[in-house]
Amino acid sequence: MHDKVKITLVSGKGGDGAIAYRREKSVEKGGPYGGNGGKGGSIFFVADNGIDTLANYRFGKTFKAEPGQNGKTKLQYGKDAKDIYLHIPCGTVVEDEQGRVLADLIHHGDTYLAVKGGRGGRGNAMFKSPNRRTPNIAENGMPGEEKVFYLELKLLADVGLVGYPNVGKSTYLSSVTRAKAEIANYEFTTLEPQLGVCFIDPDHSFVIADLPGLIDGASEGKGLGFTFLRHIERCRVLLHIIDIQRSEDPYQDFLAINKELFQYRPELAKRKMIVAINKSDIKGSKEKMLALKEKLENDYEVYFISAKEKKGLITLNKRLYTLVKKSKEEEKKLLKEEGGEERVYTVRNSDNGKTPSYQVVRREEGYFEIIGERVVRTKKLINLKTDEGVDRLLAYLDRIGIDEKLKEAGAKNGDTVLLDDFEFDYYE
Ligand SMILES: Nc1nc2c(ncn2[C@@H]2O[C@H](COP(=O)(O)OP(=O)(O)OP(=O)(O)O)[C@@H](O)[C@H]2O)c(=O)[nH]1
Ligand SMILES: [Mg+2]
Repeated sequence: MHDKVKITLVSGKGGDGAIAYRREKSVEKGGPYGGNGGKGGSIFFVADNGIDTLANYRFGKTFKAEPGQNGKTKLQYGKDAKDIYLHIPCGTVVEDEQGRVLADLIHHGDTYLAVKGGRGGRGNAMFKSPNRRTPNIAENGMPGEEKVFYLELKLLADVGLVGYPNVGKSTYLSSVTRAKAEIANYEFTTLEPQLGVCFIDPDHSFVIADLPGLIDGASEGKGLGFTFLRHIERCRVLLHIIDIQRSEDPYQDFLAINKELFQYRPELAKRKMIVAINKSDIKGSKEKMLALKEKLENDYEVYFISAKEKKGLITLNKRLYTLVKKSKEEEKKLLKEEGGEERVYTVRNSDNGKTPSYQVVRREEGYFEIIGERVVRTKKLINLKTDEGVDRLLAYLDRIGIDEKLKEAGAKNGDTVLLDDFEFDYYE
């Protein structure tokens, strides 16, 4: 099961704006005629319930979007490049290279803009003004971005079944949902997680995940459990199933499984867990069951069930439903408090118009550098091959108060200032 992949995405550069002039027989130099460049292609992730695995994205693949077309003469716009939509399974978590969660694409159609295509540069026709009739200036398209992402597919279930192998987890799933789980009297019957929907009544249901059995050392990778422990993280409620007949000391069994869970993820200790003591139909286990319940009931709600004979299941399921509902409501409340009803993932908007924050750093005697994402971005937008482009950049720097900043940093007449790959001299 390949449920975590690394993927590199590169968005397209914006097309350059064109510098062109209209030529007419009678006019020596006509008006500006250069069109804008097209937008570079962006890449999105889209959750799609028709897709089950991340198999398409294995082997560290790179996906590249096309650049936008350059603007052309006769005011022709360059074409925008096509955006790319990468379809991934519902329940995929998108992380950045440092492992920070960027988006959790749960529902069909959830979309995340991963890398944004560069904006097209403006052609010289856009720079026409009363005192600049033949502007010799155009913008370059913005560069695309290149980023590494990790995609991880996690199961989405409300209730996760945990317990040793052979305790009856799959039997329970089969009894309360329409899922057809494999059931057999040996360990590790279940090799892959399986989901089922449990209906309390026709309008109310919750999703159960049957997971492979855990064994001692699962958190260090023993047995099958380790691969699947991460699915447990997303379940709202854990149903811990104990086989009353499995061993002499079922209480020890219970503690051992919890130890594995909490060793893997200490936060799981805070997750709501209730206990079902299974195989209650087996004759002569009554006393053992009562003794076990007594040990557990201070800390946990305990239910006696027979998954096979469908005893005690309705009460248990109703309770599970209530707990799931409560957890969903709490989550909603939390999201509201954080502001915003739903989680919407977009790239941060730039604070258009405001003076960008930047720094002037003294690199060595007589040599300073301007550092700041937005300032560098603006610089990249300007075609510096023309004098007018250079003027425009210097006017921009003037506007954001560069002289003051340079002075503060100790710059003297004739010192060199670097911005990205552009150098100029400072004079008061
Ligand atoms: N008597 C009795 N047997 C049960 C009950 N529930 C399950 N069993 C039996 O226990 C055995 C294991 O059941 P499974 O449902 O496959 O157990 P599991 O926990 O899914 O096991 P793994 O997939 O290996 O982790 C099967 O032989 C079941 O018939 C029960 O309530 N009573
Ligand atoms: Mg099973």
